[in-house]
Amino acid sequence: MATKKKTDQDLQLDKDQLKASIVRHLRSTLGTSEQKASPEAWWKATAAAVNEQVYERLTRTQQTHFKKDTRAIHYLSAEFLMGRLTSNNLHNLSLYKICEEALGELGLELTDLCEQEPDMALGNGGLGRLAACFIDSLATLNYPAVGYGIHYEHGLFRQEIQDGRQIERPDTWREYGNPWEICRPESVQEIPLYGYVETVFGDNGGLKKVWHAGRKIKGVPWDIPVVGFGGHTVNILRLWESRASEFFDWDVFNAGGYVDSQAEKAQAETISKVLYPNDETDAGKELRLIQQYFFCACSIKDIMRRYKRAHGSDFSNFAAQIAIQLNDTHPTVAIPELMRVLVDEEDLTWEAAWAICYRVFSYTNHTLLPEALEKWSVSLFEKVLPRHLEIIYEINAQFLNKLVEPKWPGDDAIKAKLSIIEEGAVRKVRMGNLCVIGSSKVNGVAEIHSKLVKEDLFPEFAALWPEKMCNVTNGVTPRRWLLACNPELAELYNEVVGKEWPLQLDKLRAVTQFADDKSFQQQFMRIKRHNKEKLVKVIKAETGIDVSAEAIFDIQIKRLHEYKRQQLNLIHIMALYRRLLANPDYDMHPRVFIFGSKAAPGYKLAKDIIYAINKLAERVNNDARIQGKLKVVFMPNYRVSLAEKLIPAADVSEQISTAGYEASGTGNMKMALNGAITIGTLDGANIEIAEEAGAENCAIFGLNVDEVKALKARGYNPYDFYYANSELKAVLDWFDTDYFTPGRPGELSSIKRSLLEGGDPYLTLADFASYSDAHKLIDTWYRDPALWAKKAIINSATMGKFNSDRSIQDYVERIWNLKACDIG
Ligand code: BZD
Repeated sequence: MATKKKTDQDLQLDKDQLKASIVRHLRSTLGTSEQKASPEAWWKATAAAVNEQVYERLTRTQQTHFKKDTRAIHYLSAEFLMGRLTSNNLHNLSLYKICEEALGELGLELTDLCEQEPDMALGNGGLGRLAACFIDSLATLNYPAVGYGIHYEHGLFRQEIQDGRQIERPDTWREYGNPWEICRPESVQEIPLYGYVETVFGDNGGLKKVWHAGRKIKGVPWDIPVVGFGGHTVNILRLWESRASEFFDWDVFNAGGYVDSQAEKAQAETISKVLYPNDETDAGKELRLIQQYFFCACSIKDIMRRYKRAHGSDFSNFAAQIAIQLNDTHPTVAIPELMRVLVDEEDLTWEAAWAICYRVFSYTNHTLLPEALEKWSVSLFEKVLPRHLEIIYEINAQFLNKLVEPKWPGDDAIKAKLSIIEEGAVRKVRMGNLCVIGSSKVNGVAEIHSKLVKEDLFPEFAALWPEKMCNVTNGVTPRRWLLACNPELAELYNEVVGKEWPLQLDKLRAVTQFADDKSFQQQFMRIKRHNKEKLVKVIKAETGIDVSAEAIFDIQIKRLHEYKRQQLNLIHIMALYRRLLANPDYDMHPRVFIFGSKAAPGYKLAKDIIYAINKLAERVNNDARIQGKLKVVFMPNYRVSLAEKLIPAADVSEQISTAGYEASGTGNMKMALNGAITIGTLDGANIEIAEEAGAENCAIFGLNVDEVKALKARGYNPYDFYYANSELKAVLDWFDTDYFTPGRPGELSSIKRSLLEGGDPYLTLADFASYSDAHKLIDTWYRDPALWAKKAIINSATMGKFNSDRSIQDYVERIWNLKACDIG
């Protein structure tokens, strides 16, 4: 019997219903009682009550998409940095307030329960968080979309700080179960690996390739519902978990090989066991290639299954129905995999398959760093994915013969550069080149970055296909990054511009008319002050350090990397400390420098920088001579849920990468949206932030992209800056003493070495003086409260462009050609 489709109104709960549902789940789902329940049980009961709402809407969305046979985007990403979902889902279902009240009547605080939730840290940094913001926006804008990724058992390591040093501990986000995920055994896939390729005669007498796999791995899907703001569309994030194909190999067991059958199981489960913690460096390990293939192959099979359910084996509509976005090169192997499925399994001709394939895929580039551009050795490919290597060779041959040779006849140098295969002592597969050749669109993530992708990274590809290259500037979801994390500012904005801003962030621009209004400035700064006071408590609880909310909160939160230049911030703080020691009356407003950052476990210098920050913090924070004017805080275990506490409390946002190296940045957008003033270089999205807010409302410093290139071309010598600036020299020489590591001189010397003997590849010393001047400007501005408030308000009010809904709309118009689907 057909049931009548429920409308949003039918579904909406009131406080008493939600309260009853929570209590019911506490008893019947969690098996406990109001008297005995732990905070964790209350959190899970709340999630279960919310899930009743989520599942109804999920089913309704899926039925509608199926009935309307909608074109959908499939976002393939090795990382989704989701953070916590409880408060986000409550906000998006318009249940936050009533849930707060319902729990209040039960004697509980919603914010405390939310703290029970572990972060879903299935990503390293910006790239993974971008994927999370994008699936939020896709659901919010009612676009049919599926996110595909890996169900890592352990996400990014938990960082502990012991005696100033980073220690990595395993992340155990689902040790005690996670209420937001649903296992879907009915959609399990099986994936081949290893083995060999045989050429046989096909049914039509032609030759056919058959891949005889050496092993098969089971892919088990876990679905995370993705609730759009307003609760109309609920899409899914489908994450694949690896298992042994046969849970228990009885043949091996009976032959006396119990240990082997267990080893096989362990090997299979290893694939989705842990997220690689390397951002921006290519590890090149076999397991990583297998991870990539595993989730891509499972996803392509899943996409095929859904397509065939509606269209059978007629692939003429495939490219019209299916769009696949590759989030960086990590899922590139999906391209040869789709070719393999279409040619070997579905018996399409190569030409027919290729015509579909490149139309389906698009590729987003997130970095220009050479060490981050993925390359796999041909021999590894041959061992793990022998058929895919053949397919890659064929794609390459066709590309070089049909496109490169006619355009650049006889030019072997260009052929060598554009080839998917890099020749040399170790032959390699260049995943970036494969992505560009196998995609219909290639985009960078901010204007300047897309320009550099076109002009410096892939100039010949751009000459071949000028229309292929485009830009989509990144964005962040204003639901998580303002509405949920900064409730007081959100409420003020509701009062001033109405409640539409979480969807139409441009509406905040109306707030600029109050930027000079004394009473509005006071309200705005009172909220900032309150957020800072809340952070003061978190800092005390996490680090034991006392800081005052009176001080300027100056925050740098991002992965630790030389190009992001935490070392520039560090040496500037040391310079300030010297100034204060030399002159206790040195005129500056008290400042707290706050860092949050994880280093890749094998990145020695990055870990040394963390150590130096912590040692500097110990010395500075306990030095009575400077009268509390300077404090340094390193917050351990930086993650999404911590970012949600830091960002609303930021006065100053540190965005200080060497120009040309930070593709976009997204923390820069989040902090400005919450009223922080950017101290930054003209890099990535900083340029567009300064355009929106007005350059006079940011503290821009340092060399720009052209100046960086010119200085490098001239031959940069860091010693020129070292000897020319006595303060800089004194600071660098300090690293060789035991001032910060009493009795252990030289413990911090690696940083000085990297900046002098190491050649300072990221031009830290070249930008030091200009950075120091920009900080003086910040100090002057802050000491004029009306001026500061005005700048902070304008920054927050002009960030409308950086709504991830706008990014998604750009993808839809420039790349995906999707239609929104009314769920009704
Ligand atoms: O992607 C980041 C860039 O560095 C930022 O500038 C940009 O804003 C974001 C989003 O576009 N890149 C990453 O975060 N990269 C990784 O995390 C990563 C992970 C694994 C391997 C290589 C890179």
